[in-house]
Amino acid sequence: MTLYYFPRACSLAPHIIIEESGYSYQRVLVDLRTASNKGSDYLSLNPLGAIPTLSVGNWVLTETHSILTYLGDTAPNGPMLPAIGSPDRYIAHQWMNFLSSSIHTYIRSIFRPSAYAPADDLSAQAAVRKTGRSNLVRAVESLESRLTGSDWTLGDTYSAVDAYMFIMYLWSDDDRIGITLDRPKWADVAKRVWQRSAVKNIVAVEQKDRDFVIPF
Ligand SMILES: N[C@@H](CCC(=O)N[C@@H](CS)C(=O)NCC(=O)O)C(=O)O
Repeated sequence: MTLYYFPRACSLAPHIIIEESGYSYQRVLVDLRTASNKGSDYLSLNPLGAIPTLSVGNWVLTETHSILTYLGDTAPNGPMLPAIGSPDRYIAHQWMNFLSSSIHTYIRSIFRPSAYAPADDLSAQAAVRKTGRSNLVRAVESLESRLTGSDWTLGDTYSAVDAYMFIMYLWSDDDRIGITLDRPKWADVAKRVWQRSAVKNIVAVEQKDRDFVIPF
């Protein structure tokens, strides 16, 4: 099993969960700074040129949400997602889809407005950033109102969702966000994730190739 990742990217969530899963695996850094993700080797694996990608033998899985679902369901150390049929299972998908389709995309529009507006149109890019910030404020209000204040996102049990919450929290703390976000319950979950030894190990691995700060 091989995980393709870049430090402090959304791939940090599956990187944490694969480490905690008990799977034996390899990691391959795909350097977004040198556009390795656009090279033919990587594109043959993931035609979108995005990370993360998980390869399992000759089988390939992309998208953070689906990779977390696979790892969470099949982890040799025991499942890190609720069982099929339990209400929490679908709440877990609700969270992962929300992080992927809302929080991630709003933050991307702030970090990289050129993904949404022509790179040479600075006023269009400023407008994308502005809309991204107002979308993000609303999304964080919703996220915060749905967290219950329990130890973990789904309640009393740590799950793959928490690792995803962790990396999105790190992004939400980036200076480029440029606004103050009120999210004490989200911060508590992220701090608790950071206390896990596997998380500290994986962050240390990633920091060897790209320096980044953990704000706790
Ligand atoms: N929908 C994908 C998005 C993946 C994604 O945007 N990955 C970013 C890093 S966090 C990336 O590979 N960016 C490089 C690029 O798109 O060129 C997911 O949730 O996994």
